[in-house]
Amino acid sequence: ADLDTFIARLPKAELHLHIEGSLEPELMFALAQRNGVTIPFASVEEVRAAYSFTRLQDFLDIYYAGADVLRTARDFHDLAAAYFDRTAADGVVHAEIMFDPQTHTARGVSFDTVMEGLLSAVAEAEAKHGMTVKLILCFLRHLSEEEAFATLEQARPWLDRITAVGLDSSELGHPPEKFARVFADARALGLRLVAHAGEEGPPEYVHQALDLLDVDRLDHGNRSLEDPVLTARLARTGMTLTVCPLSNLKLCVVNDMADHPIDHMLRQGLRATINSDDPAYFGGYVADNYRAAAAARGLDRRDLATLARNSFLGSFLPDDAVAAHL
Ligand code: ES4
Ligand code: ZN
Repeated sequence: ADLDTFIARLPKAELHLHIEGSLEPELMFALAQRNGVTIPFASVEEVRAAYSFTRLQDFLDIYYAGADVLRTARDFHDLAAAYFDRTAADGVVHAEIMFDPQTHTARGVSFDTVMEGLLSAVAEAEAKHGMTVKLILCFLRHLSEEEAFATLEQARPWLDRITAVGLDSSELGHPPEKFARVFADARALGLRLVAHAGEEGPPEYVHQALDLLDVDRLDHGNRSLEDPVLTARLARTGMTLTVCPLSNLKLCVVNDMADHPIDHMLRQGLRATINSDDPAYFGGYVADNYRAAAAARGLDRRDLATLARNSFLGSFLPDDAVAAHL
């Protein structure tokens, strides 16, 4: 088989996916119509044309605007069901998906509505595709510590169906230390911990995610490579990095895919994985990200198999389930 087929057939886990970032323009229009919501675009083409970003914040402004069409449990179900169908076709057999409850509760959509819709789609996908799914509740780091604590409180009735908490949104100016106490409480509640760090933020933010949040996994982590001591520490401790090549290109974390450090990460012994982040906004799902990275950096089948293996090793599946995927 050719490399594209090899990638599509390679069983993979996706560990870095914002479900709101899987909202395709076609579904955005359909939900706007169904809910009688006005969106600032006249056509699907106009939406896609607006997806040109020079930094993280440009993207976030459009991403939060798009999420406004999500109102009912059925909307969240349809959003997630579309993602599971699409990603199953890419050879994803396990997905750990992030959601941003504060984006919705701020608009009067209840935490419970979000959970009901997502969980019904999860149950359907597990039956239909034989995949496994875990949920990661993300706190928006541009909001306050107090608001994060309130969100954790709303999550309490659902904690047996939430695997981890994460930290996303505008990184610069909102270092991990702002959420150290929230993460300590989440840990005490039995949750696993992840955080975006070193996407736009400096290596110091990665240090904070490790030392002050005690994360189990790092989302992005690209800028760790600027600090050789930090890089060696990440390699030595087997920390998983959830790298997102097409996201990095679209948000100008790298200027060209030819400059992407994914192969350097592997050669330095980092447990790097490949993920799609916000596939509807960044131009591809997980197999597209493997293909783009492979083409730009000359990854061979062995590298691609290592990346897929890393995705299971870095997952929150129990050891026996990880072993069954290796
Ligand atoms: C995100 Cl790429 C990225 N970075 C930070 N926060 C996010 N939320 C959704 N996508
Ligand atoms: Zn992300």
